[in-house]
Amino acid sequence: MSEVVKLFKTWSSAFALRVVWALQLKGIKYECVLEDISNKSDLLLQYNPVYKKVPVLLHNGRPISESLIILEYLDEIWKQNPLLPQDPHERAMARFWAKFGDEKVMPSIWTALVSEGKEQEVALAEASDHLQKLEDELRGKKFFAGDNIGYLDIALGWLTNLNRVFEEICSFKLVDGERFPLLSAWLEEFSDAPVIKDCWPPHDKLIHKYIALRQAYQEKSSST
Ligand SMILES: N[C@@H](CCC(=O)N[C@@H](CS)C(=O)NCC(=O)O)C(=O)O
Ligand SMILES: *[C@@H]1O[C@H](CO)[C@@H](O)[C@H](O)[C@H]1NC(C)=O
Repeated sequence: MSEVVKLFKTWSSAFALRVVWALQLKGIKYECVLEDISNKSDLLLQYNPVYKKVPVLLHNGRPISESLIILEYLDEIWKQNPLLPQDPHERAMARFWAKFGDEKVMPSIWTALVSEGKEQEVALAEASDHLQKLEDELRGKKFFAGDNIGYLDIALGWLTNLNRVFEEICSFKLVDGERFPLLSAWLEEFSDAPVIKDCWPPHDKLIHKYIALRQAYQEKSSST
């Protein structure tokens, strides 16, 4: 059977990067369609009319949206190098923490990255509480999934990038090695792992993007 897999992404999307990693880890051949978020293609709007976001995976002409859902789909269709655990309880927990990552960790870190002063302090305190929970999840493990990279590692992979951006833009460490030794070790292991390390977006371009986001956010807050 010939499989046609296309991935709609942008150069920087951390959500799309999840799908890239999963495709690479499973050794699935695919084609990239590069989108510009400020000028979305008709195809993207057609394939993801609900959210109009990347990533969208197109498998034999049928679209799937939402990065975590795409990961599950890939895992069901391509059984090699399974991403989710076999055990139902472990599988539920992996999904639980991935959701926590998107709903709690990501917004707090994002706010900490773009804000200043009191707002930044509050966001940082919140982010630290959340990071502590992830630190606890890593006890006795190299990766969140165990010995190898799995679903939750991929779901939390954006942390590696944002942590680096954070250090460069805000001049202090978000994931501090003394406070979060396991998470720090994980960041290193994950970002240097084969497959993962080849896919990072260009660092300088990413820094510029976040500096611009930060300025936009602060201009908006000072005008309200
Ligand atoms: N929950 C979605 C989030 C995807 C998302 O936010 N994508 C951004 C790019 S990083 C996007 O396409 N934004 C376009 C827009 O908001 O108009 C997922 O996991 O796939
Ligand atoms: C938007 O994208 C289309 C092609 O998808 C291109 O022809 C057009 O020039 C782009 N517009 C801008 C403002 O970049």
